[in-house]
Amino acid sequence: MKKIVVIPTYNEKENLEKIVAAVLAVDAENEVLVADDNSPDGTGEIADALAKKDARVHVLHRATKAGIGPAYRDGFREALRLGADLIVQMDADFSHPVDAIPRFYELCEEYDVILGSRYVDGITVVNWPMGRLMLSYFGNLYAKTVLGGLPVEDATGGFKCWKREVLEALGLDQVRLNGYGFQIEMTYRAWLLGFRLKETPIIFADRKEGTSKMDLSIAVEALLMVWWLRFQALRGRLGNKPRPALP
Ligand SMILES: Nc1nc2c(ncn2[C@@H]2O[C@H](COP(=O)(O)OP(=O)(O)OP(=O)(O)O)[C@@H](O)[C@H]2O)c(=O)[nH]1
Ligand SMILES: [Mg+2]
Repeated sequence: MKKIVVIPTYNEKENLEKIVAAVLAVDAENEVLVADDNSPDGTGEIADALAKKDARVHVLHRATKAGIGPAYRDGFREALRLGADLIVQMDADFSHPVDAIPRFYELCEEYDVILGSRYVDGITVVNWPMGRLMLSYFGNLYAKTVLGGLPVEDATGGFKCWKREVLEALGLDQVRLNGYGFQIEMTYRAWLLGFRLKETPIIFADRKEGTSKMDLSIAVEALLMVWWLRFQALRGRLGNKPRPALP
């Protein structure tokens, strides 16, 4: 089994070396692909130095900052090209606990997509301001409802594991949304195509080092764009079979 953990980065110089070491330590078969958007703080050069020292580290340099959606789409294509069977996506900032990765792989024996979830075992978020937690929690309830009962409590989470076949079937070229919308779109497409999804609880911690790239416009975009996703699905435009029209 070839296992590649894709980590998008933009200005993560404080975190990169440590997160790569942690990912490599948690499973002897893990490889890492850093997808850097030409970070002004030199994260890309740090990634190159790590790759030079260790053949398990790969780097994808993208020309400009374009958000997490395009970085992941390119990163996933590169992971597939490198021959990955299992592809994990995670943030560089230690919000996602690396110890969950072996559990993701075990669950892949029975399921096709594993989602690290903040909302399946109560609310497992540490150190977030109440306002941000509310936005995330209620945003998820809203997305799930608009999307016709998408069976996932945490659709905006960014810590997941994909079987190769799923990423091949999804049609990465057709994935349109960015930010939280990207996370929702990927999971929604996988569900519409009939893949087996499984959420597993993770304890999500706010970043300690580096700076946030999240802002309110990313959240607002996602809130609006879930309607677009629903209508695309009704028209059979997400690789799925068209559903009967709304009553
Ligand atoms: N390649 C690339 N990576 C990005 C971009 N924006 C964010 N990232 C990375 O995506 C991951 C998630 O971004 P964060 O800034 O942590 O976003 P967040 O988790 O919603 O917010 P905070 O944890 O509060 O910072 C991190 O590893 C970022 O470095 C981008 O435009 N391009
Ligand atoms: Mg973060």
